[in-house]
Parts: sequence; structure tokens; C-alpha cells
Amino acid sequence: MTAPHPPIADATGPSLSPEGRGVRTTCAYCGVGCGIVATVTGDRQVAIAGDPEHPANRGRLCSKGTHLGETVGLEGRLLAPMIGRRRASWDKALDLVARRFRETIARHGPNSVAFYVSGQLLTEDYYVANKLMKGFIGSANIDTNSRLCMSSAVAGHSRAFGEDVVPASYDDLDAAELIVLVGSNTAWCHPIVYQRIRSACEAGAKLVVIDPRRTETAEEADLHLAIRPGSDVALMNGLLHWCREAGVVDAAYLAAHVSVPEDFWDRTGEGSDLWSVARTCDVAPADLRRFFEMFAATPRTVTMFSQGVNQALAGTDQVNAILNVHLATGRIGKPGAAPFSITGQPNAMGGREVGGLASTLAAHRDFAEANRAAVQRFWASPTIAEKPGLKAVDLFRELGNGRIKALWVMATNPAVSMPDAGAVRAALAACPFVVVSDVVAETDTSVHAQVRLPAAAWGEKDGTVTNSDRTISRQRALFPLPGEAKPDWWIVKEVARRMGWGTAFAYDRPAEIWREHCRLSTYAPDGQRLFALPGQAAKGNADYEAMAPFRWGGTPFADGRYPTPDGRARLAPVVQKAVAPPLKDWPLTLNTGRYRDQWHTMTRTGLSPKLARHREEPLVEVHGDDAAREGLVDGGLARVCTPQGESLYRVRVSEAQRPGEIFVPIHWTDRTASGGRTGLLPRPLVDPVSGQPGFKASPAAIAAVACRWRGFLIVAGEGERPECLWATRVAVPAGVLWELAGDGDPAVLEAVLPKGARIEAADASRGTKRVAVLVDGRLVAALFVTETGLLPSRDWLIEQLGAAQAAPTVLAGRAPGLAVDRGPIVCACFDVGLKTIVSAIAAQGLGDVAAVGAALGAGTNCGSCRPAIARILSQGATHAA
Ligand SMILES: Nc1nc2c(c(=O)[nH]1)N[C@H]1C(S)=C(S)[C@@H](COP(=O)(O)OP(=O)(O)OC[C@H]3O[C@@H](n4cnc5c(=O)[nH]c(N)nc54)[C@H](O)[C@@H]3O)O[C@H]1N2
Ligand SMILES: Nc1nc2c(c(=O)[nH]1)N[C@H]1C(S)=C(S)[C@@H](COP(=O)(O)OP(=O)(O)OC[C@H]3O[C@@H](n4cnc5c(=O)[nH]c(N)nc54)[C@H](O)[C@@H]3O)O[C@H]1N2
Ligand code: SF4
Ligand SMILES: [Mo]
Repeated sequence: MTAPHPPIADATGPSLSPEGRGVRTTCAYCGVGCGIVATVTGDRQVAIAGDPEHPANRGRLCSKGTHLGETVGLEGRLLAPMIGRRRASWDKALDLVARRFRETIARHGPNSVAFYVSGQLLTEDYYVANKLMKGFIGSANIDTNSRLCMSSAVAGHSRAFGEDVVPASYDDLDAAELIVLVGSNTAWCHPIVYQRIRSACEAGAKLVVIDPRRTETAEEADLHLAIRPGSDVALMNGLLHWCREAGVVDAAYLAAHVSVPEDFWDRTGEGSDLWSVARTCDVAPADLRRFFEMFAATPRTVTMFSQGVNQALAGTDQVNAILNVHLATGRIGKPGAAPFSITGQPNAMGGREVGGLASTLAAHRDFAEANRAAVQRFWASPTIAEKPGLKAVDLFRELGNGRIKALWVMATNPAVSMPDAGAVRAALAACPFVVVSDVVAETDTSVHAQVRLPAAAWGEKDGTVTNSDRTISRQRALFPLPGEAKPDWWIVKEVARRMGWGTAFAYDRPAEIWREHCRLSTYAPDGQRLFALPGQAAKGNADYEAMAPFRWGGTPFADGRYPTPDGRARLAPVVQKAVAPPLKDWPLTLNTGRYRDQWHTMTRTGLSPKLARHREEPLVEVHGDDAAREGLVDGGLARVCTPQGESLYRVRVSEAQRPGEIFVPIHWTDRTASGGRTGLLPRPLVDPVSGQPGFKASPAAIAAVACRWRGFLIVAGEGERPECLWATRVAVPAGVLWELAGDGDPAVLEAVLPKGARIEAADASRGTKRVAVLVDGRLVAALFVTETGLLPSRDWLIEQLGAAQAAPTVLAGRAPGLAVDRGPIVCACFDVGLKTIVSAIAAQGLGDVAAVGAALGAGTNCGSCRPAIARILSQGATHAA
């Protein structure tokens, strides 16, 4: 076997921080793509700081990036190849994968196998997987979780511009005078971009947020339009026609650079007057007019959008409705003026560049005959996929039908994240041969795998990623590969070699793959395509190692030329689809999305005690009217049902929700909870153009769930999930906290208590039971259950887990003297709780977010909690009034 890694000591120049100790790399999480300086401080220990020289973040990091160091331990990692439940050698596992794929293809043809990959692969990994499937296996059945994420933006860009190009950069935010966020909870999901938006606002820019929920992003906006879900086309068409009336449609720009279909203005004009739009979107006409006037008056406008736009059954039309407005007003290709699709995953863009979607070939090429011929020639491959392959939802449907007979999943967890995930699980279970490459030993997906392959994780892998604004940065290894883990590119090329294509996959290091990818990007140019990485193919290994971040494509469309045959962009005559009235049995609209401090299926953020504190449990957020009608109480449990499935959530009554609409997070899995299984709920319906699922609006119902008792278990180490109605895992220092509730006999919980000396107390009148388990005087578990009584704050008991000697008052759940209860953690960076903030505001008369920061530190590092602090301040003011 070849050594997959250049030794870390090779790192020189820009790969090292100025003082020469830290390694420059890129954050593991979101598409902002922040640069990090990582300093290894011990065995699997690393100090994380923002890279002041990275153009995406200039030194700042959000809560998730800041706490990356808490997620690099080896607990839960997959460290050896596994065949079934048994450990296998790499040779055996790779031979088996290659043989089963080869046999399946021989018997059933190339379209009987598939890869399902991820925007969390590096560009080099992605390139190799795409090459193997499209050029050598000869099928395009490789799709990616970006289908669930970006594909409507990809399709919208292609329709309007002729190529999937994001015509914006973060610098445009600094130059903008108006920033419009559509379907984007930027403060939580792209926090460092959000900090840049706040800075622009401090310098005078205005912020408008268009989101059915009043998110923390919306709370700080100059204007929030809480539109009816799925009414974005109506809103944008209304805006377009307002601009036309106001004379800000740029006729000269349209004449010179844009094709306008003959009936465009008539078709988009229907129902686009202010009153009709206000009715369709269910917003006050005065608010709508304010938005339209602001937009019409401000040439320097950036409209940034993400999943509220993309994840809809008319997602592509919604994207084009936004692009239409920018094209028609000529607000594109100029500083501070652009439509800006912001990407989710760290390498969603790199995946688009290599052609990782079933609907693209490679290097921003489609399946046109000339492109197929060029790519096949370049790869010198025996074959080339003829036509687009199966898109994610179709792919898993065909898996269920038995037409896909071998599947390889890399760096994604479809048993959790696909719509109708119950059917996806059944399909995975029924498929004769499932391979999963992952960094953790067990995921809801990998429990169905015949072969599990241990991949290198962040901090070990080495290659490039492209962020939302086309900036390509290096991710660099900090640690040696643990156990037998290998980089994804290495795993794929070893399978390719064993399938008989060793020469075409003879890579020894990511730099070689990078050079080939760059050569393909400039190979056989067609004079139109913008994506190209000229000059990069000449980078030697040392230059690649030292590569500094750079953005490809300059300022796209600055010259008014578009990558279409006639050089013109195209307006798309999109019209609002009727928003269906609620169904009798499914009266609510279910919206799904993210929490600030968790990443997707929590395989890494779930390890961090600090990140766990922001939102410990999966909540269903419900408007007060719906809660009252359905008999839901704040803090109680509720079952959310759709025709596809059901799951439990903790109820939060919230005025941030519109009546009739509920919101749940996507993060919890079988590993982490008995409830919060959001993937089971959405329908497997997709946008007809992009194939992206409509995750943001599913017909649903909700019902209160009574339980006899509530409680919690704090346990040292890992421990298994208690079997009861409600059990949610929360990472804490030195162990795990399980939040519990149940209906039956709480005695079942005894099964998960570790052995040791027990002390117990019970109060039959309240149905209360408290158990502490000690080993050599140290607390190893504490179980508190009650039917009608109160439960103590968990904080002090959690601290006891780490103590050499448990306090005598452990069954009281508090310290022998006065207990300090900080309340729920608001600032994850400095561990500042709600109660601490509220009392400091009262005691010291703190008036604004900056004052709270000066007094407590809260909000002064990543800034992610600044909206929350602002709300605490304003609520304090209303209470006082
Ligand atoms: N903390 C955190 N950050 C992340 C991630 C994470 O898991 N955790 N994941 C990353 C990834 S992969 C992605 S794709 C991004 C996603 O980033 P975002 O798109 O910002 O996040 P979401 O919470 O999915 O949804 C955004 C908003 O769309 C709104 N919305 C729903 N329906 C509509 C509608 O019809 N119209 C409009 N205008 N808005 C609507 C929702 O109410 C929600 O607030 O985040 C990235 N960043
Ligand atoms: N209902 C609903 N569903 C959604 C969404 C929604 O808003 N609502 N959002 C959708 C979106 S936008 C997205 S992006 C998806 C995300 O959904 P997923 O991609 O399923 O979620 P992750 O938890 O990020 O899964 C990544 C997996 O890869 C592993 N991993 C991490 N790094 C590596 C690596 O380097 N190599 C390998 N081989 N494995 C690695 C992790 O341990 C983890 O198991 O969810 C989608 N699903
Ligand atoms: S905004 Fe946060 S999660 Fe996203 S790349 Fe930057 S530090 Fe990482
Ligand atoms: Mo995403």
C-alpha cells in the first residue's frame, strides 16, 4: 500500500501561520469557508483560531468553528474496515467492494449500481468518485446530498446564465446598501457572513429578511416579511413589476445582454400588483410597499438566498424569480449588486465544479455529445455515461424497487437526511450490497451496510474546498491518520484499481488529482464556459502544499457576457403556483431546518458539550393559537405526524411561528434520541426541474403526548440509550446527559445504570426517585425521576461527574451551600448562561449588546449569540415597562 499522505512536516510558507507553529486550514462545517489556524497541542488536541488572512472570515469564527477542537477525539470513530460486524483487512474489504460492483455490473449493466456522495468530500475525493462512475463504470448514477441542498440554485443559474455560476462574492456584502435575505437563517447557518452583514448595516446598509419564521436573523432586520411559505415567486414577480413601474428596469442592459421571452412581462405580470401580492404572500401591503420602495431606490442590492428558496417543489422557479429581478434591473456583475446563492456544505461548490451531480458530467459540462467526447478523450476512458443518472430521490426509490443492486454511500447519512427516510431505511435494508465510507463507526445509514470503510476526518484529510463565493482553500492534515483510516480519494482509487483501471487511477497524493482536475477544466474549451482553473495544473507538490486561498472567475458577468450560445442571459417567465389550502387531516404546514450550534446529523458537533448547550433537545415550535387548539403545553411532548411517518418533539410555544405552521430541527438520529426523527416526515416530492425535495412545507398534524414521569440521567462515559418514550442525548464534560420522559414503569431505566455503590432516595407522594451510583467515591451516574415534583438544575450534577469525590449532597442535586444556577447557556464561547446575563443587566444597568459583552464577555467572540442577547435586553425592557 502506498503512503497516502505527504508528512505534515512538509508544510511550509502560507500553509503555516506567521509564527510558524499553527497550520492554516479551513473549517469543517459550512459554506462560508472560514480559514483557521490550528495549533496541535497534544495527542489529538488542537487549539483553534480564526485565520486573520483568510478572505472569507479575516480571523473570525462562529461557535461551531471555535469548538472544532472538542470534536477531534477518537471516541465513536470507525478505525478499521468492517465486513458485517467483523473487522477486515483493507485488502479484503476493497477486494470485496470491487468484486461485488464488477459482478453486479456484469450481470445487470452499469446502471444497476450507484454512488451517493456528499458536499463534505474534498474536491479531490469528489473528482475521483465522479471519474470512476461516469468514465469507467459508464453510468451517471452518482448523485450527492447537494441534490437536497443546492440543486435548485444550480438549475436556476443554468437556466438564466447558461452555466452554474454564482455571480457574487463576500466583498459585495461590504459594498451593498441593501441586503435582502430570502429563506436564509444566516445568523445561525452562516454566522460569519452574518457578521459581515451586520458590519455593513453598521455602516448604513439596510437589511430585509423574507422568512415565514421570525428567526434571530429576522429579529435584527430593518424589515421582516413573514410571507406564506411557498409564495416567493409571487413576491419577486410583484417586486419586478414594481421596479418596472418605478422606472428602474434597465432597458439598455436588457437590450444589450438579456433575452426576454416575448410574453415575459405579461406572464409574470399576472397577479403582480401590490394588493394581489400582499394577499398571496399574506403580508401587510404597507410592509410590502416599504420593501419594494427600498429595493427600487437602491441599486447596490445583494439578494442572498438559501434553503427557504431551494428546498421547495417550485425551488427552481423561486431561484429564477430572484435572478429575473437582478437581471432586469442590471444589478449583477457590479460591486455590491448581485443575486447570491449561499451554499451549505464546506465543499458544495467543489462538488458542482467536478460534476458530482447526476445531472452534470464534469467541470461544468453537461452531457452534450461534444462534451462527452471531450471528457472521454481526456480521461482516456473505455466508456462515458450517455445521459444524466438518477437524482437522489429517484435513486433511493430505485434502490427500494430493487433496480439498484449495489450502492456506495460516502460522507452522508441518507437514512436521516433524505425525505421519507423510513422508505430510504427500508430500501437500504433490502439492498443486497451497501458500502458506507464514514468517519464514525455507527450511523443510522451504516447500520445497513455490508461493508464499512473508515475515512479520514477533518484534521486528517488533505485537499481543497470551494466556498460560497468561489474561493478555493486548502484543508490540511493536522494529525496522522488514526487507526487504519484512509482518505476518501485513496479508498475510491483502490477500488478502481481492483476493478481493473489502475493506470487511470494511479494517484499517490491529492496534488496529482488537483492537477488533473485543473487540466480538465481548461481542456477543449468551448469559448463559453466560465469555470476554468488556468495555471493551476502547473502547480508542483510544494506549491499545492503552500496554496493560498484564491477565487476563480473574477467578477462574473462584469462585461455583460453570459455563457450561453448567444452570449445573453435569459429571463425565465416563472409564475406563482397556487398555494394549496390546508388538508382536513393535515391542517398544519411543517417547516424543517437547523439549529445554531448543531451540524446536520450531529456525528461531530454532537461530541461537544459546549455546542450542546444552545438547544439540548429537538423542539417543535408552535404558534400559541395552534398550541391552545391542540392542547399543547410549553415544555410538554407532542407527536408530529405526516402521511409518511411520525416522531416526538418537545413543545415550544413561540410567537415567531405563523399560525398553522410548525418548525422542527433536522439534527437528531437513532444514535442521539428517541424523538426528533425529522427525516421520516417530509414527502419524497421534488422540484420538477432540479429534483430537489420540498423539505420546507409538508402537510402535517400534531397531537399532545401525555407522559407519567419526567427525569434525567447523567452518566460517565458513553452509556447506552435508555428505553423509554423520550430519551435525548446531550454531550456533557466527562459523560452524557439523557433527558427522559415516559409512560410505563421508570424501573426500566435501572437497566442502563452502571455498577457501583448506590445511594437512593424516594418520595412516593410525588412519584420521585433519585439514585446516585458511586465508584471509589466518584459519581458515575445520577438518575432523577419524578411524576409531579420538580427536577434540579443539571449543571451542578454534571460538574460532580468530573469530581474526584462526589459531594455528600449529591441526591439533593445541589452543592452544600448556595448553588449558582447560570440557566440555559446563551454564549457558547464563554459559557455564559441566561440567568447570569439577566442578573448582570439588572444589577449593572447594562443597556446594549456591547455593554453585556464588556461586562461578561458574552457575544464578543464569534458573535453568534448577539441576536439572542439583543432579545434578552429588549424583553427586559418590555417587562420593566
Ligand atoms: N448551524 C448550522 N449551520 C449550517 C448547517 C447546519 O446543519 N447547522 N448546515 C449547512 C447547510 S448544508 C445548509 S444547506 C445551510 C442552510 O442554511 P439556511 O437555508 O439558512 O437554513 P434552514 O434552517 O434550512 O432554512 C432557512 C430558512 O428558510 C425558511 N423558509 C421556509 N420556507 C420558506 C419559504 O417558503 N420562503 C422563504 N423565503 N423562506 C422559507 C425557514 O423558516 C428557515 O428559517 O446551512 C449550513 N450551515
Ligand atoms: N427535513 C430536512 N432534511 C434535510 C434538510 C432540511 O433542511 N430538512 N437539509 C438537507 C441538506 S441541505 C443537507 S446538506 C443534508 C445533510 O445531510 P447529511 O449529509 O446526511 O448529514 P451529515 O450529518 O453532514 O452527514 C455526513 C456524514 O459524513 C460523515 N463524514 C464527515 N466527514 C467525512 C469525510 O471526510 N469522509 C467520509 N467518508 N465521511 C465523512 C459524517 O460522520 C456523517 O455521517 O440534509 C438534507 N436533509
Ligand atoms: S461560519 Fe462558522 S461553521 Fe461556517 S465556516 Fe465559518 S467558522 Fe465554520
Ligand atoms: Mo445543505
